Amino acid sequence: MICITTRDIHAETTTITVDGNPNDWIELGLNPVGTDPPFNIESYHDICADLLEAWVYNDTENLYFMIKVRGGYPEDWDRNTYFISIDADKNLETGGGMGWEYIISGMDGSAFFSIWNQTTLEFDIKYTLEIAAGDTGYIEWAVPLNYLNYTGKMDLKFSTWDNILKETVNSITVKDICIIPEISSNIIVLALLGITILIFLFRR
Ligand SMILES: [Ca+2]
Ligand SMILES: [Ca+2]
Ligand SMILES: [Ca+2]
Repeated sequence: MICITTRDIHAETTTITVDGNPNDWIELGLNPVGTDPPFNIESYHDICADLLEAWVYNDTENLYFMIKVRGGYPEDWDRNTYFISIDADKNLETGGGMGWEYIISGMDGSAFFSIWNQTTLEFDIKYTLEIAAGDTGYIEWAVPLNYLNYTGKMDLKFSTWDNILKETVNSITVKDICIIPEISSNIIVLALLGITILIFLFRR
């Protein structure tokens, strides 16, 4: 099971800057949660359809995603949409597509958060998201945790989509991602201090 937690990190709020630079992830000691081989695309596909790495992380505010593709922004950027599909209840029978409750998309500097609508049987675009791509092929997203309703563990599929041919090119599936929003260490210290004061007052 892959668990992502800020338990050991004394961050007050946000820990990742959405700027297309992976150094913040590396400084946190994180690694990709999944990889895909390089050069496994057809010659007619755009170079940036070649998915290489999938990353995911959360802090108290956001769920973050990062992918690495071959090529860099802006020279090799062309005709792809990048998707992260979320099965938030690990149930293939609920949601759309392969059981997805949410779809995060990114294309040409715009990103959207879509929610499955059980009445219309379509994904409704609900929010725009923060996204940034870097010149070394990294693309980052931030999704506020309160956009999501999850049961604890989620299955994710990261994929690259050819907008012209309308087909998935590469994908990485990651199972059992769990979000653990942590209370900051300062709040814990304050709570312990409060309890100590109360005990002291009641003993008098
Ligand atoms: Ca960054
Ligand atoms: Ca690939
Ligand atoms: Ca589902």
